[in-house]
Amino acid sequence: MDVDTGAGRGADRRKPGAADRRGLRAGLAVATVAAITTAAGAFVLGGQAAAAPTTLRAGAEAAGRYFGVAVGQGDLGNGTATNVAGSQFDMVTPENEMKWDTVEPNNGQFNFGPGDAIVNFATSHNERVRGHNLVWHSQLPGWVSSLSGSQVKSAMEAHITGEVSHYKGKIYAWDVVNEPFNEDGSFRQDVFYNAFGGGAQYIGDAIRTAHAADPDAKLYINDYNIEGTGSKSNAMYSLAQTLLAQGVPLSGIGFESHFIVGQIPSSLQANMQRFANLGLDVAITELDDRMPTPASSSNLQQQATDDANVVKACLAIARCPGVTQWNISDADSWVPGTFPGQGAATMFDTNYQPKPAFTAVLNALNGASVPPSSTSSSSQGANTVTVTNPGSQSGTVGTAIAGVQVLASDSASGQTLTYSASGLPAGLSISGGSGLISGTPTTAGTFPVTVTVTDTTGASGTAAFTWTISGGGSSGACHVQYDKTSEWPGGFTANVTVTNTGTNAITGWTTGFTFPGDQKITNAWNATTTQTGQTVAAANAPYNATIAPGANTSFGFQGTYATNDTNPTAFTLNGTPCS
Ligand code: 9MR
Repeated sequence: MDVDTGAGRGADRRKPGAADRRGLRAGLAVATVAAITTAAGAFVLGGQAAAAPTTLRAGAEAAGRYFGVAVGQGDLGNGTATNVAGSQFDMVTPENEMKWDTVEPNNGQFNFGPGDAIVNFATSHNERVRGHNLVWHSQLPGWVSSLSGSQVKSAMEAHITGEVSHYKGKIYAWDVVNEPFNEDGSFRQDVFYNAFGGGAQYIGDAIRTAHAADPDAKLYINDYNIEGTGSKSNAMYSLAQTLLAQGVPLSGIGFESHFIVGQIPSSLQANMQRFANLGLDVAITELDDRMPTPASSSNLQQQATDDANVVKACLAIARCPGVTQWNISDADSWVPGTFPGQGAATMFDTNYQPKPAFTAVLNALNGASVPPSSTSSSSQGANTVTVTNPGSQSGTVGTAIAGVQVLASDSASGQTLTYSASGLPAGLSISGGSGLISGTPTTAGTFPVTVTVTDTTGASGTAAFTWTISGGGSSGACHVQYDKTSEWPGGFTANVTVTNTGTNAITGWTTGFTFPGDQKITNAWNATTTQTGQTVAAANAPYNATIAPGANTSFGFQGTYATNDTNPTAFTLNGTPCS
């Protein structure tokens, strides 16, 4: 298990002379990139054999993902580095150039030059940008820490608004809050935590402020040592649940993934999947895999297996949009400066040549044109954890559930099993130690639940079932308005407004209706739609789950039709008819 990424240690991890070495290597650029055609094989596309992609970005794009890289300003002057960064990747994270100490070194004085240079590099290579980061205890200029509590709040909001507005429309996703947790899962008691009187408070405020400045950017919380299950990951999971329940527009969780060779957590995929089950994106944001240097060939092979497994985990999760490697090559990596005697952590060596890990990752990406075979319900460690599926469950709003006991067993003796659940109906919770689910449901609806059971070695198993909660509460007190906003031969767009006409807040909703015609929804916004024949279920997005009494929320979609585009007239909310 990784113990510490060294985040926050030292201002610059590059060794003296690095720039000189880069200069010498610049002439190798063309030869290096030409050599990156090592992954052999073909895949079948539309019934014809096609050459497999030979770059990470092409492989990722064919699999509907991105492959990103951290680029620092120093890299931009190195032709070899920019050649690899510009050809192999399609997403860029500025390594340091968008951090607070660079962007706002003095109160109210913004400096966007270094960040702009990275954005320009990305744009000119047809690459997108992950913004990193807005609020972090590290690389924070001293003036912030000398402010009073209320001044910290205004300074944080002004910093976020200033930076996000400057880059509005240019950033795919922001790491709004970086590394908020201690290793034991408690919040870091930094200047932001102290100013707001709590972790969820400052994090929720930061995300809302970023959303106001750029409503189209995805908004993430990013941290390390949350890749596998454990206290820190559980703390992040609870935080995500809390923020979503409060209607905070959180889009995703960044799993940094600074790994040690041979120590990828076996629960990585299942752990990321449980966050995805909350309706969040899950991205690998800072992948590297370090080893003692000089690297042995067996460690390089192990790194190839490790990195390919990380990429396969992402490919197996529908809500994992991509993987980012931290630094371009072993020559640029932050690792040797922070962990003396260790390095060789990226997929390109110190001469920018592809390593075994590059080939393994490319092959993993190219295999993605066939459906992923692994699911989160299989065990990934040496042990097998078997979870007995309790089957479909039901309940009623306002009536306590006596208790549903999830049973699990382990192939090894002496293991302590830890239980967690995602997707539970609001009001219910699972005991981490015993697997007993209890509580009183507060909202009607149909909830897909996944229970994950993990043993001491990190091996895990899951059981997925549906929990239907009916009646009660205010969820029947609703009104749904369907407006066709445009129509053309064969196509249409519609806007649907859902109003809570009851007296209790609705937390989590699914609107149901049946098309009278032969409409087919092709894409939706502000809700996730599922269509079976003419029947449609539209479920809330993470940021509009809560509808206060008297309030409304809207979603929309585009669709096609052949002969009949008649509007639906009857609607349900969480299974109960609306007016
Ligand atoms: O790679 C970055 C290095 O150049 C900086 O000196 C360091 C300062 O804390 O930050 C490094 O990047 C970190 C990232 O911003 C957050 N996660 C951990 C990364 C590696 O430490």
